[in-house]
Amino acid sequence: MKNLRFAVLGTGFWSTYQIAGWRELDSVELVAVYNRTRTRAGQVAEQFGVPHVYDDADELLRNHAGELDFVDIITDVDTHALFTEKAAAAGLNVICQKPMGPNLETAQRMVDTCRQAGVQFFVHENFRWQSSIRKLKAVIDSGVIGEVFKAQISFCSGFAVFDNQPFLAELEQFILTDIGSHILDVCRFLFGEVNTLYCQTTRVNLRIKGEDVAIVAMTMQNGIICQAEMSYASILEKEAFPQTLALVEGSLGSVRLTHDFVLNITTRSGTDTQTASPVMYPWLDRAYAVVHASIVDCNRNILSALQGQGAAETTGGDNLETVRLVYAAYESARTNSVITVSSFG
Ligand code: 89Y
Repeated sequence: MKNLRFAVLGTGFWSTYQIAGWRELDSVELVAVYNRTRTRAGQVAEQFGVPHVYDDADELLRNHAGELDFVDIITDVDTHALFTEKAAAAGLNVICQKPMGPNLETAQRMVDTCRQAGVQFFVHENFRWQSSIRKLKAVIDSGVIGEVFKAQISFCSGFAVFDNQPFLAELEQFILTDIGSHILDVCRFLFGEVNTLYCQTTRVNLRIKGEDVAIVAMTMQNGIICQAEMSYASILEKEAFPQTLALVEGSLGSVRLTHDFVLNITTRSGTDTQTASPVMYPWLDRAYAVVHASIVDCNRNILSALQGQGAAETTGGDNLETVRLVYAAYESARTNSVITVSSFG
């Protein structure tokens, strides 16, 4: 397998898990890191033994583009397009964290820029790679619950999310971009593309700028009715963070993904219980276990595409459809109307 070399742009909170995730895989090597604050880049470089440190991304690309295969962009969303354009201009493949861009137009431009530059573009969208979500998909695809007609996908929490990621409190558009990007992508992964959607949002925590509660009701192109609900204002008897819970109903039964990665598969013969726990890598933060573990699977899928071993799931082109859902949901909430997704944007 070809050994691939890459640089990380942005060394904030998430980068240490992203880099640790890469180190679980063979034939990939981190050569250089950039951060606008050099001391922070230096700390991360020292932690992971990365030889080159920069606080100027142009200089990094000038010095290393020739030896690199891709960049992994882990900066704030507002600079995703800037760094994507710089990397594409240097002829490098791009991986970018979710959400891809700060609006649909910018995300579309990022996809176009990479296509025109002839470089591959991926979004690091990891929720669909969670062990429990993969298991849920496998149960649905097995046919045991028959033909799916209705689903509820839920991410409701009271976790102190702003402690580790204070910038989230500053976002004018919060939960649909942060968690909605993931949850709506999970809906696409499980049930296919969306025909129409209707969304309502509210803000409960007045110390943050954006909405922290959203409900998105969707009719999928295949007729499945799906409701996605998300909240960071939910004080519940059992805190679920960062687990996604689900109930999927079909003509022959149902599957409930509940706390602690338990799946209850019910038919008229009874309920079969299975568990799909994440791999507990030694470096992961246990408060984020299922999310951090899925970084490895998402990276593995993208790496194999970069090595010419098949297509990745979360290409920029694919993820553009998730971004479209996020902004269609905002538009629906703003106008209090049903949006036909294919004609949005
Ligand atoms: O930023 C979010 C993500 O991608 O996963 C969970 C999170 O860290 C907080 O909502």
